[in-house]
Amino acid sequence: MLTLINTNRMRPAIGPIGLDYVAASVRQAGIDVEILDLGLVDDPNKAITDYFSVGQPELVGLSFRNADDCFWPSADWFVPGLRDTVKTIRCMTDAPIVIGGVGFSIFAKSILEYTDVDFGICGDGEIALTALVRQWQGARRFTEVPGLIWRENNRLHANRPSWPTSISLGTARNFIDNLGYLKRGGQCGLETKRGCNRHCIYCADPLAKGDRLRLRDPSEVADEVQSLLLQGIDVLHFCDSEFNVPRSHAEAVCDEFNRRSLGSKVRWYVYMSPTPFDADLAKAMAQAGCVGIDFTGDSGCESMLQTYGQQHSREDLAAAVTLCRSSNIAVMIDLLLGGPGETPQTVRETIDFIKKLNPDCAGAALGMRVYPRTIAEKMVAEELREGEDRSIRRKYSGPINLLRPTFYISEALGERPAEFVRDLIGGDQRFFEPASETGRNASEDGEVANYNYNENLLLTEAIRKGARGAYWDILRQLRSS
Ligand code: B12
Repeated sequence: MLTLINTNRMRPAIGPIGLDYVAASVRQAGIDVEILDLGLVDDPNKAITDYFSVGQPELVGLSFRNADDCFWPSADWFVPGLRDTVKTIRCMTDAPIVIGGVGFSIFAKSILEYTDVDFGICGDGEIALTALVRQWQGARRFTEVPGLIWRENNRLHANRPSWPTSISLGTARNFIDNLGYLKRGGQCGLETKRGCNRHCIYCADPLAKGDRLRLRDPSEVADEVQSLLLQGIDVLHFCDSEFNVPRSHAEAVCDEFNRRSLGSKVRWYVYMSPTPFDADLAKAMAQAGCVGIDFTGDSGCESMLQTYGQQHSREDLAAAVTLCRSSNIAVMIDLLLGGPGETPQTVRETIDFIKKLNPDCAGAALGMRVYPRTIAEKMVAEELREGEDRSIRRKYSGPINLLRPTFYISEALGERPAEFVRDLIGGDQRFFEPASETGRNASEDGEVANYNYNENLLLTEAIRKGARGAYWDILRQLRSS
Protein backbone atom coordinates (compact mmCIF):
# COMPACT_ATOMS: atom_id res chain seq x y z
CA MET A 1 0.00 0.00 0.00
CA LEU A 2 2.53 2.53 1.19
CA THR A 3 6.20 2.83 0.27
CA LEU A 4 8.36 5.09 2.41
CA ILE A 5 11.62 6.28 0.89
CA ASN A 6 14.63 7.71 2.70
CA THR A 7 16.24 10.34 0.45
CA ASN A 8 19.17 11.32 2.68
CA ARG A 9 22.44 10.17 1.11
CA MET A 10 24.84 12.35 3.04
CA ARG A 11 28.02 10.72 4.34
CA PRO A 12 28.53 9.60 7.09
CA ALA A 13 25.16 7.90 6.75
CA ILE A 14 22.58 8.79 9.37
CA GLY A 15 19.70 6.37 9.91
CA PRO A 16 16.24 7.69 8.98
CA ILE A 17 14.82 7.06 12.42
CA GLY A 18 11.74 9.14 11.57
CA LEU A 19 10.81 6.45 9.05
CA ASP A 20 11.41 3.72 11.64
CA TYR A 21 8.87 5.40 13.95
CA VAL A 22 6.41 6.34 11.21
CA ALA A 23 6.44 2.90 9.57
CA ALA A 24 5.85 1.19 12.93
CA SER A 25 2.89 3.41 13.65
CA VAL A 26 1.33 3.03 10.19
CA ARG A 27 1.78 -0.74 10.36
CA GLN A 28 0.17 -0.80 13.79
CA ALA A 29 -2.86 0.86 12.22
CA GLY A 30 -3.10 -2.14 9.88
CA ILE A 31 -1.60 -0.54 6.77
CA ASP A 32 0.93 -2.40 4.62
CA VAL A 33 4.16 -0.49 4.48
CA GLU A 34 7.60 -1.03 2.97
CA ILE A 35 10.79 1.01 3.14
CA LEU A 36 13.13 1.79 0.29
CA ASP A 37 16.27 3.20 1.84
CA LEU A 38 18.31 5.21 -0.66
CA GLY A 39 20.81 6.02 2.09
CA LEU A 40 22.31 2.56 1.93
CA VAL A 41 22.43 1.85 -1.82
CA ASP A 42 25.21 2.61 -4.30
CA ASP A 43 22.97 3.76 -7.14
CA PRO A 44 19.73 5.44 -6.01
CA ASN A 45 18.20 5.74 -9.48
CA LYS A 46 18.71 2.04 -10.13
CA ALA A 47 17.28 1.21 -6.70
CA ILE A 48 14.14 3.24 -7.52
CA THR A 49 13.77 1.69 -10.97
CA ASP A 50 14.29 -1.86 -9.64
CA TYR A 51 11.85 -1.29 -6.81
CA PHE A 52 9.00 0.16 -8.86
CA SER A 53 9.39 -2.32 -11.69
CA VAL A 54 8.03 -4.96 -9.31
CA GLY A 55 6.10 -3.01 -6.68
CA GLN A 56 3.28 -0.54 -7.28
CA PRO A 57 2.20 1.11 -4.01
CA GLU A 58 -0.93 3.27 -3.73
CA LEU A 59 0.98 6.06 -2.05
CA VAL A 60 4.67 6.97 -1.92
CA GLY A 61 6.14 8.86 1.04
CA LEU A 62 9.52 10.59 0.86
CA SER A 63 11.47 11.53 3.94
CA PHE A 64 13.46 14.74 3.59
CA ARG A 65 15.78 15.45 6.52
CA ASN A 66 18.29 18.05 5.37
CA ALA A 67 17.27 20.86 3.05
CA ASP A 68 20.89 22.05 3.12
CA ASP A 69 23.98 21.46 5.20
CA CYS A 70 23.53 24.68 7.15
CA PHE A 71 27.24 25.34 6.85
CA TRP A 72 28.91 28.44 5.49
CA PRO A 73 30.78 28.58 3.12
CA SER A 74 29.89 25.08 1.93
CA ALA A 75 26.15 25.97 1.61
CA ASP A 76 25.30 22.66 -0.02
CA TRP A 77 21.64 22.64 -1.11
CA PHE A 78 19.67 19.37 -1.38
CA VAL A 79 16.26 20.51 -2.63
CA PRO A 80 17.15 20.18 -6.34
CA GLY A 81 18.25 16.58 -5.66
CA LEU A 82 14.88 15.94 -4.03
CA ARG A 83 13.12 17.27 -7.12
CA ASP A 84 15.18 14.91 -9.29
CA THR A 85 14.22 11.98 -7.08
CA VAL A 86 10.56 12.96 -7.41
CA LYS A 87 10.92 13.04 -11.22
CA THR A 88 12.54 9.60 -11.27
CA ILE A 89 9.72 8.18 -9.15
CA ARG A 90 7.07 9.87 -11.32
CA CYS A 91 8.49 8.01 -14.35
CA MET A 92 7.90 4.72 -12.56
CA THR A 93 4.52 5.14 -10.90
CA ASP A 94 1.30 7.15 -10.97
CA ALA A 95 0.89 6.87 -7.21
CA PRO A 96 0.63 10.22 -5.44
CA ILE A 97 3.72 11.39 -3.58
CA VAL A 98 3.82 12.89 -0.10
CA ILE A 99 6.93 14.45 1.44
CA GLY A 100 7.62 14.77 5.17
CA GLY A 101 10.60 15.12 7.47
CA VAL A 102 12.25 17.95 9.36
CA GLY A 103 13.89 19.47 6.25
CA PHE A 104 10.49 19.52 4.61
CA SER A 105 8.62 20.87 7.65
CA ILE A 106 10.81 23.98 7.92
CA PHE A 107 10.08 25.03 4.32
CA ALA A 108 6.89 23.05 3.68
CA LYS A 109 5.01 25.19 1.15
CA SER A 110 8.11 26.22 -0.80
CA ILE A 111 9.30 22.64 -1.13
CA LEU A 112 5.87 21.43 -2.18
CA GLU A 113 5.86 24.01 -4.94
CA TYR A 114 9.47 23.45 -5.95
CA THR A 115 9.12 19.68 -6.25
CA ASP A 116 5.53 19.72 -7.48
CA VAL A 117 4.51 16.75 -5.34
CA ASP A 118 0.90 15.98 -4.48
CA PHE A 119 1.08 16.27 -0.69
CA GLY A 120 3.33 17.38 2.11
CA ILE A 121 3.07 16.69 5.82
CA CYS A 122 4.47 19.21 8.25
CA GLY A 123 5.32 17.96 11.76
CA ASP A 124 5.06 14.47 13.24
CA GLY A 125 4.39 11.78 10.67
CA GLU A 126 2.87 8.96 12.70
CA ILE A 127 -0.76 10.02 13.08
CA ALA A 128 -0.78 12.26 10.01
CA LEU A 129 0.37 9.66 7.52
CA THR A 130 -2.09 7.07 8.79
CA ALA A 131 -4.83 9.68 8.41
CA LEU A 132 -3.69 10.51 4.87
CA VAL A 133 -3.75 6.85 3.81
CA ARG A 134 -7.26 6.49 5.23
CA GLN A 135 -8.50 9.62 3.49
CA TRP A 136 -6.83 8.68 0.22
CA GLN A 137 -8.56 5.31 0.30
CA GLY A 138 -11.86 6.74 1.55
CA ALA A 139 -13.71 10.03 1.54
CA ARG A 140 -10.69 12.20 0.68
CA ARG A 141 -11.52 14.81 3.28
CA PHE A 142 -8.01 16.19 3.38
CA THR A 143 -8.89 18.84 5.93
CA GLU A 144 -8.87 15.99 8.46
CA VAL A 145 -5.21 15.12 7.97
CA PRO A 146 -3.04 16.99 10.50
CA GLY A 147 -0.18 19.01 9.00
CA LEU A 148 -1.24 18.24 5.44
CA ILE A 149 -0.43 20.65 2.61
CA TRP A 150 -2.08 20.07 -0.71
CA ARG A 151 -3.38 21.78 -3.81
CA GLU A 152 -7.07 22.11 -4.52
CA ASN A 153 -8.71 24.40 -7.07
CA ASN A 154 -5.32 25.84 -7.93
CA ARG A 155 -4.76 26.91 -4.34
CA LEU A 156 -2.47 25.58 -1.65
CA HIS A 157 -4.20 24.47 1.53
CA ALA A 158 -2.45 23.79 4.83
CA ASN A 159 -3.74 22.16 8.01
CA ARG A 160 -2.26 22.71 11.44
CA PRO A 161 0.65 20.31 12.05
CA SER A 162 0.30 17.21 14.14
CA TRP A 163 2.22 17.82 17.34
CA PRO A 164 0.36 15.59 19.80
CA THR A 165 1.13 16.49 23.42
CA SER A 166 1.72 12.96 24.52
CA ILE A 167 3.79 10.84 22.21
CA SER A 168 4.02 7.11 22.30
CA LEU A 169 6.21 5.53 19.66
CA GLY A 170 6.96 1.99 18.58
CA THR A 171 9.98 0.62 20.39
CA ALA A 172 10.89 -2.34 18.15
CA ARG A 173 12.92 -0.21 15.70
CA ASN A 174 12.83 -2.91 13.06
CA PHE A 175 11.93 -1.12 9.82
CA ILE A 176 15.35 0.28 8.94
CA ASP A 177 18.76 -1.39 8.99
CA ASN A 178 19.93 0.17 12.25
CA LEU A 179 23.01 -2.04 12.44
CA GLY A 180 23.98 -1.10 8.88
CA TYR A 181 23.75 2.54 9.95
CA LEU A 182 25.86 1.93 13.04
CA LYS A 183 28.56 0.48 10.80
CA ARG A 184 28.39 3.33 8.29
CA GLY A 185 27.38 6.20 10.57
CA GLY A 186 29.07 5.33 13.86
CA GLN A 187 25.97 5.71 16.07
CA CYS A 188 22.19 5.34 16.04
CA GLY A 189 19.57 7.91 16.96
CA LEU A 190 16.56 7.78 19.25
CA GLU A 191 14.22 10.35 20.78
CA THR A 192 13.18 10.87 24.38
CA LYS A 193 10.87 13.78 23.54
CA ARG A 194 9.90 16.26 20.83
CA GLY A 195 9.53 20.01 20.55
CA CYS A 196 11.29 22.93 22.18
CA ASN A 197 9.82 25.77 24.23
CA ARG A 198 12.86 28.04 24.06
CA HIS A 199 13.21 31.10 21.88
CA CYS A 200 16.69 31.03 20.34
CA ILE A 201 16.38 33.52 17.53
CA TYR A 202 17.87 31.36 14.77
CA CYS A 203 16.35 27.99 15.57
CA ALA A 204 13.93 26.19 13.30
CA ASP A 205 13.12 23.36 15.72
CA PRO A 206 9.90 24.94 17.06
CA LEU A 207 8.74 25.23 13.43
CA ALA A 208 9.33 21.58 12.64
CA LYS A 209 8.69 19.99 16.02
CA GLY A 210 6.36 22.42 17.76
CA ASP A 211 7.01 24.90 20.54
CA ARG A 212 5.79 22.72 23.40
CA LEU A 213 7.77 19.94 25.06
CA ARG A 214 6.21 16.58 24.33
CA LEU A 215 7.66 13.85 26.49
CA ARG A 216 7.94 10.12 26.01
CA ASP A 217 7.47 7.73 28.88
CA PRO A 218 11.02 6.92 30.12
CA SER A 219 10.19 3.21 30.24
CA GLU A 220 9.28 3.37 26.52
CA VAL A 221 12.65 4.99 25.80
CA ALA A 222 14.45 2.29 27.80
CA ASP A 223 12.49 -0.44 25.98
CA GLU A 224 13.69 1.04 22.72
CA VAL A 225 17.31 1.02 23.89
CA GLN A 226 16.90 -2.64 24.76
CA SER A 227 15.49 -3.40 21.28
CA LEU A 228 18.50 -1.64 19.74
CA LEU A 229 20.89 -3.53 22.00
CA LEU A 230 19.39 -6.80 20.76
CA GLN A 231 20.23 -5.62 17.23
CA GLY A 232 23.86 -5.10 18.30
CA ILE A 233 23.63 -1.33 18.69
CA ASP A 234 25.45 0.04 21.70
CA VAL A 235 26.35 3.60 20.66
CA LEU A 236 23.52 6.12 20.54
CA HIS A 237 22.97 9.79 19.80
CA PHE A 238 19.82 11.22 21.31
CA CYS A 239 17.83 13.28 18.83
CA ASP A 240 16.19 15.67 21.31
CA SER A 241 16.87 19.34 20.60
CA GLU A 242 18.21 19.76 24.14
CA PHE A 243 18.26 16.66 26.38
CA ASN A 244 18.07 18.63 29.66
CA VAL A 245 14.99 20.66 28.78
CA PRO A 246 13.08 19.90 30.93
CA ARG A 247 15.58 18.71 33.52
CA SER A 248 13.00 16.50 35.26
CA HIS A 249 12.52 14.43 32.13
CA ALA A 250 16.26 14.01 31.55
CA GLU A 251 16.60 12.78 35.11
CA ALA A 252 13.61 10.43 34.78
CA VAL A 253 15.10 8.89 31.62
CA CYS A 254 18.47 8.40 33.36
CA ASP A 255 16.76 6.90 36.43
CA GLU A 256 14.98 4.37 34.24
CA PHE A 257 18.23 3.50 32.44
CA ASN A 258 19.95 3.12 35.80
CA ARG A 259 17.13 0.97 37.21
CA ARG A 260 17.76 -1.38 34.27
CA SER A 261 21.57 -1.02 34.48
CA LEU A 262 21.70 0.09 30.84
CA GLY A 263 24.70 2.31 31.51
CA SER A 264 27.06 -0.66 31.43
CA LYS A 265 25.72 -1.76 28.02
CA VAL A 266 25.33 1.41 25.93
CA ARG A 267 27.17 4.65 25.61
CA TRP A 268 25.35 7.73 24.40
CA TYR A 269 25.71 11.36 23.41
CA VAL A 270 23.36 14.32 23.66
CA TYR A 271 22.86 17.92 22.68
CA MET A 272 22.29 20.04 25.79
CA SER A 273 21.76 23.56 26.95
CA PRO A 274 24.27 24.71 29.61
CA THR A 275 21.25 25.20 31.89
CA PRO A 276 19.67 23.52 33.78
CA PHE A 277 22.60 21.32 34.73
CA ASP A 278 24.00 20.31 38.10
CA ALA A 279 26.09 17.65 39.80
CA ASP A 280 23.15 15.30 40.43
CA LEU A 281 22.09 15.31 36.79
CA ALA A 282 25.69 14.93 35.57
CA LYS A 283 26.15 11.95 37.89
CA ALA A 284 22.87 10.31 36.82
CA MET A 285 23.76 10.81 33.15
CA ALA A 286 27.26 9.37 33.49
CA GLN A 287 25.91 6.35 35.34
CA ALA A 288 23.23 5.87 32.66
CA GLY A 289 25.84 5.68 29.91
CA CYS A 290 26.30 9.28 28.74
CA VAL A 291 29.86 9.73 27.51
CA GLY A 292 29.64 13.03 25.67
CA ILE A 293 27.69 16.29 25.71
CA ASP A 294 27.58 18.85 22.93
CA PHE A 295 26.50 22.14 24.52
CA THR A 296 24.67 24.87 22.66
CA GLY A 297 27.17 27.44 23.86
CA ASP A 298 26.74 29.95 21.03
CA SER A 299 29.01 32.61 22.50
CA GLY A 300 31.29 33.51 25.36
CA CYS A 301 30.14 37.10 25.29
CA GLU A 302 27.12 38.10 27.38
CA SER A 303 25.70 40.60 24.87
CA MET A 304 25.76 38.00 22.10
CA LEU A 305 24.11 35.38 24.35
CA GLN A 306 21.31 37.85 24.95
CA THR A 307 20.99 38.62 21.26
CA TYR A 308 20.71 34.94 20.43
CA GLY A 309 17.93 34.59 23.02
CA GLN A 310 19.88 32.20 25.22
CA GLN A 311 18.98 31.63 28.85
CA HIS A 312 22.50 30.80 30.01
CA SER A 313 25.36 33.08 30.94
CA ARG A 314 29.02 32.49 30.16
CA GLU A 315 29.48 31.45 33.78
CA ASP A 316 26.87 28.72 33.27
CA LEU A 317 28.95 27.48 30.37
CA ALA A 318 32.04 27.40 32.56
CA ALA A 319 30.13 25.50 35.25
CA ALA A 320 28.85 22.99 32.69
CA VAL A 321 32.39 22.20 31.52
CA THR A 322 33.53 21.70 35.12
CA LEU A 323 30.60 19.35 35.81
CA CYS A 324 31.46 17.27 32.76
CA ARG A 325 35.09 17.07 33.79
CA SER A 326 34.21 15.83 37.26
CA SER A 327 31.76 13.25 35.83
CA ASN A 328 34.12 11.98 33.18
CA ILE A 329 31.87 13.11 30.32
CA ALA A 330 33.58 14.43 27.19
CA VAL A 331 32.51 17.99 26.40
CA MET A 332 32.07 19.91 23.18
CA ILE A 333 30.90 23.52 22.95
CA ASP A 334 29.12 24.61 19.81
CA LEU A 335 29.62 28.27 19.00
CA LEU A 336 27.70 30.40 16.59
CA LEU A 337 29.85 33.32 15.48
CA GLY A 338 28.77 36.24 13.33
CA GLY A 339 25.18 36.88 14.47
CA PRO A 340 23.58 40.32 14.67
CA GLY A 341 25.77 42.67 16.69
CA GLU A 342 28.91 40.51 16.52
CA THR A 343 32.11 42.55 16.31
CA PRO A 344 35.80 41.62 16.16
CA GLN A 345 35.91 42.37 19.88
CA THR A 346 33.00 40.04 20.81
CA VAL A 347 34.51 37.23 18.75
CA ARG A 348 37.88 37.72 20.41
CA GLU A 349 36.20 37.67 23.81
CA THR A 350 34.46 34.40 22.95
CA ILE A 351 37.52 32.62 21.62
CA ASP A 352 39.65 33.74 24.59
CA PHE A 353 36.95 32.64 27.01
CA ILE A 354 36.58 29.20 25.44
CA LYS A 355 40.33 28.71 25.47
CA LYS A 356 40.31 29.36 29.22
CA LEU A 357 37.35 27.00 29.80
CA ASN A 358 39.31 24.22 28.17
CA PRO A 359 36.54 21.96 26.86
CA ASP A 360 37.63 18.84 24.97
CA CYS A 361 36.66 20.65 21.81
CA ALA A 362 34.71 23.61 20.47
CA GLY A 363 33.04 24.09 17.10
CA ALA A 364 33.58 27.59 15.77
CA ALA A 365 30.69 27.77 13.31
CA LEU A 366 30.59 31.05 11.47
CA GLY A 367 27.36 32.31 9.93
CA MET A 368 23.78 32.04 11.11
CA ARG A 369 21.52 30.17 8.69
CA VAL A 370 18.45 32.39 8.38
CA TYR A 371 15.28 30.34 8.44
CA PRO A 372 11.89 31.67 7.43
CA ARG A 373 9.43 32.41 10.26
CA THR A 374 12.17 32.69 12.91
CA ILE A 375 12.95 35.69 15.12
CA ALA A 376 16.23 36.00 13.19
CA GLU A 377 14.34 36.49 9.96
CA LYS A 378 12.51 39.45 11.47
CA MET A 379 15.71 40.87 12.97
CA VAL A 380 17.55 40.89 9.68
CA ALA A 381 14.51 41.68 7.53
CA GLU A 382 15.88 44.96 6.29
CA GLU A 383 19.14 43.42 5.21
CA LEU A 384 17.28 40.56 3.60
CA ARG A 385 15.27 43.06 1.60
CA GLU A 386 18.35 44.92 0.50
CA GLY A 387 20.17 41.76 -0.53
CA GLU A 388 23.82 40.99 -0.98
CA ASP A 389 25.78 43.95 0.17
CA ARG A 390 25.70 44.04 3.95
CA SER A 391 25.69 41.01 6.23
CA ILE A 392 23.97 38.44 4.04
CA ARG A 393 26.12 35.66 2.61
CA ARG A 394 24.87 33.34 -0.07
CA LYS A 395 26.02 31.56 -3.18
CA TYR A 396 23.10 32.36 -5.45
CA SER A 397 22.13 35.52 -7.25
CA GLY A 398 18.76 37.23 -7.70
CA PRO A 399 16.29 37.96 -4.94
CA ILE A 400 16.86 36.54 -1.46
CA ASN A 401 15.17 33.17 -1.15
CA LEU A 402 15.41 31.60 2.31
CA LEU A 403 14.67 28.15 0.89
CA ARG A 404 18.20 28.37 -0.45
CA PRO A 405 21.15 28.43 1.98
CA THR A 406 21.25 32.04 3.18
CA PHE A 407 23.48 33.12 6.04
CA TYR A 408 24.02 36.15 8.20
CA ILE A 409 27.55 37.17 9.13
CA SER A 410 27.81 40.53 10.82
CA GLU A 411 29.44 42.94 8.40
CA ALA A 412 31.58 44.26 11.26
CA LEU A 413 33.72 41.11 10.88
CA GLY A 414 34.97 42.40 7.54
CA GLU A 415 35.45 40.84 4.14
CA ARG A 416 37.18 37.69 5.35
CA PRO A 417 35.52 36.74 8.64
CA ALA A 418 36.69 33.11 8.55
CA GLU A 419 40.32 34.19 8.20
CA PHE A 420 39.81 36.50 11.13
CA VAL A 421 38.36 33.73 13.32
CA ARG A 422 41.06 31.27 12.27
CA ASP A 423 43.72 33.78 13.20
CA LEU A 424 42.19 34.22 16.63
CA ILE A 425 42.05 30.46 17.14
CA GLY A 426 45.68 30.41 16.14
CA GLY A 427 45.90 26.68 15.42
CA ASP A 428 44.58 25.71 18.87
CA GLN A 429 43.80 22.03 18.34
CA ARG A 430 40.75 22.06 20.58
CA PHE A 431 38.84 24.12 18.02
CA PHE A 432 37.09 23.06 14.85
CA GLU A 433 37.69 26.11 12.70
CA PRO A 434 35.38 27.68 10.13
CA ALA A 435 36.38 26.74 6.61
CA SER A 436 38.18 29.58 4.93
CA GLU A 437 36.49 31.81 2.32
CA THR A 438 39.39 31.24 -0.01
CA GLY A 439 38.28 27.65 -0.48
CA ARG A 440 41.29 26.23 1.35
CA ASN A 441 39.98 24.37 4.32
CA ALA A 442 41.64 22.77 7.25
CA SER A 443 41.29 19.22 6.02
CA GLU A 444 43.03 20.18 2.80
CA ASP A 445 45.87 21.32 5.01
CA GLY A 446 45.96 17.80 6.39
CA GLU A 447 44.42 18.78 9.72
CA VAL A 448 41.45 17.08 11.31
CA ALA A 449 39.39 20.21 11.60
CA ASN A 450 36.49 19.92 9.18
CA TYR A 451 33.42 19.38 11.27
CA ASN A 452 30.90 19.71 8.51
CA TYR A 453 29.39 16.23 8.58
CA ASN A 454 28.38 16.55 4.95
CA GLU A 455 30.55 14.28 2.78
CA ASN A 456 33.14 14.17 5.52
CA LEU A 457 35.40 11.52 4.07
CA LEU A 458 37.84 11.50 6.95
CA LEU A 459 35.03 10.71 9.34
CA THR A 460 33.50 8.14 7.00
CA GLU A 461 36.82 6.36 6.72
CA ALA A 462 37.40 6.39 10.48
CA ILE A 463 33.94 4.88 11.03
CA ARG A 464 34.61 2.24 8.39
CA LYS A 465 37.68 1.29 10.36
CA GLY A 466 35.63 0.94 13.55
CA ALA A 467 35.39 4.40 15.15
CA ARG A 468 32.08 4.92 16.98
CA GLY A 469 30.46 7.88 18.70
CA ALA A 470 29.41 11.47 18.12
CA TYR A 471 31.29 12.93 15.19
CA TRP A 472 33.01 15.63 17.20
CA ASP A 473 34.26 12.94 19.57
CA ILE A 474 35.59 10.79 16.74
CA LEU A 475 37.27 13.81 15.13
CA ARG A 476 38.91 15.01 18.33
CA GLN A 477 40.25 11.52 19.01
CA LEU A 478 41.61 11.31 15.47
CA ARG A 479 43.28 14.60 16.06
CA SER A 480 44.90 13.60 19.29
CA SER A 481 46.15 10.35 17.79
C1 B12 B 1 20.17 14.68 16.27
C2 B12 B 1 20.48 15.50 15.04
C3 B12 B 1 21.69 15.25 14.40
C4 B12 B 1 22.62 14.10 14.79
C5 B12 B 1 22.00 12.79 14.26
C6 B12 B 1 22.29 11.60 15.14
C7 B12 B 1 21.56 10.36 14.68
N1 B12 B 1 22.24 9.26 14.73
O1 B12 B 1 20.42 10.38 14.28
C8 B12 B 1 23.95 14.50 14.06
C9 B12 B 1 24.83 15.27 15.04
C10 B12 B 1 24.78 13.38 13.47
C11 B12 B 1 23.42 15.47 13.01
C12 B12 B 1 24.12 15.79 11.88
C13 B12 B 1 23.67 16.71 10.93
N2 B12 B 1 22.62 17.52 11.02
CO1 B12 B 1 21.32 17.33 12.35
N3 B12 B 1 19.86 17.26 13.59
C14 B12 B 1 19.59 16.47 14.58
C15 B12 B 1 18.21 16.83 15.19
C16 B12 B 1 18.42 17.52 16.53
C17 B12 B 1 17.27 15.64 15.35
C18 B12 B 1 17.02 14.84 14.06
C19 B12 B 1 16.17 13.63 14.33
O2 B12 B 1 16.57 12.51 14.08
N4 B12 B 1 14.95 13.82 14.86
C20 B12 B 1 14.06 12.73 15.26
C21 B12 B 1 13.27 12.14 14.07
C22 B12 B 1 12.33 11.07 14.54
O3 B12 B 1 12.53 13.19 13.52
P1 B12 B 1 12.34 13.41 11.94
O4 B12 B 1 13.45 12.80 11.19
O5 B12 B 1 12.05 14.83 11.74
O6 B12 B 1 11.02 12.57 11.59
C23 B12 B 1 9.74 12.95 12.03
C24 B12 B 1 9.00 13.94 11.10
O7 B12 B 1 9.85 14.82 10.44
C25 B12 B 1 8.19 13.08 10.19
N5 B12 B 1 8.76 12.47 9.01
C26 B12 B 1 10.01 12.06 8.74
N6 B12 B 1 10.06 11.47 7.53
C27 B12 B 1 8.83 11.49 7.01
C28 B12 B 1 8.34 11.04 5.80
C29 B12 B 1 6.97 11.20 5.50
C30 B12 B 1 6.43 10.71 4.21
C31 B12 B 1 6.13 11.84 6.45
C32 B12 B 1 4.69 12.04 6.14
C33 B12 B 1 6.63 12.30 7.66
C34 B12 B 1 7.98 12.11 7.94
O8 B12 B 1 7.80 12.04 11.05
C35 B12 B 1 8.89 11.69 11.93
C36 B12 B 1 8.33 11.27 13.26
O9 B12 B 1 7.38 12.18 13.72
C37 B12 B 1 17.64 17.80 14.10
C38 B12 B 1 16.75 18.92 14.63
C39 B12 B 1 15.41 18.35 15.03
N7 B12 B 1 14.96 18.69 16.19
O10 B12 B 1 14.81 17.59 14.29
C40 B12 B 1 18.91 18.32 13.42
C41 B12 B 1 18.83 18.72 11.96
C42 B12 B 1 18.00 17.71 11.18
N8 B12 B 1 20.25 18.65 11.47
C43 B12 B 1 20.52 19.51 10.62
C44 B12 B 1 21.76 19.55 9.92
C45 B12 B 1 22.00 20.73 9.02
C46 B12 B 1 22.71 18.53 10.08
C47 B12 B 1 24.01 18.39 9.31
C48 B12 B 1 23.89 18.62 7.81
C49 B12 B 1 25.03 19.37 9.94
C50 B12 B 1 26.37 19.37 9.27
N9 B12 B 1 26.57 20.24 8.29
O11 B12 B 1 27.22 18.61 9.62
C51 B12 B 1 24.41 16.93 9.64
C52 B12 B 1 23.90 15.94 8.59
C53 B12 B 1 24.06 14.50 8.97
C54 B12 B 1 23.56 13.54 7.94
N10 B12 B 1 24.46 12.71 7.44
O12 B12 B 1 22.39 13.54 7.59
C55 B12 B 1 19.40 20.51 10.39
C56 B12 B 1 18.73 20.44 9.03
C57 B12 B 1 18.19 21.80 8.66
C58 B12 B 1 18.24 22.08 7.22
N11 B12 B 1 18.68 23.29 6.90
O13 B12 B 1 17.90 21.29 6.42
C59 B12 B 1 18.47 20.21 11.62
C60 B12 B 1 16.98 20.40 11.38
C61 B12 B 1 18.94 21.15 12.76
C62 B12 B 1 18.76 22.61 12.41
N12 B12 B 1 17.66 23.24 12.76
O14 B12 B 1 19.60 23.22 11.85
N13 B12 B 1 22.17 15.93 13.32
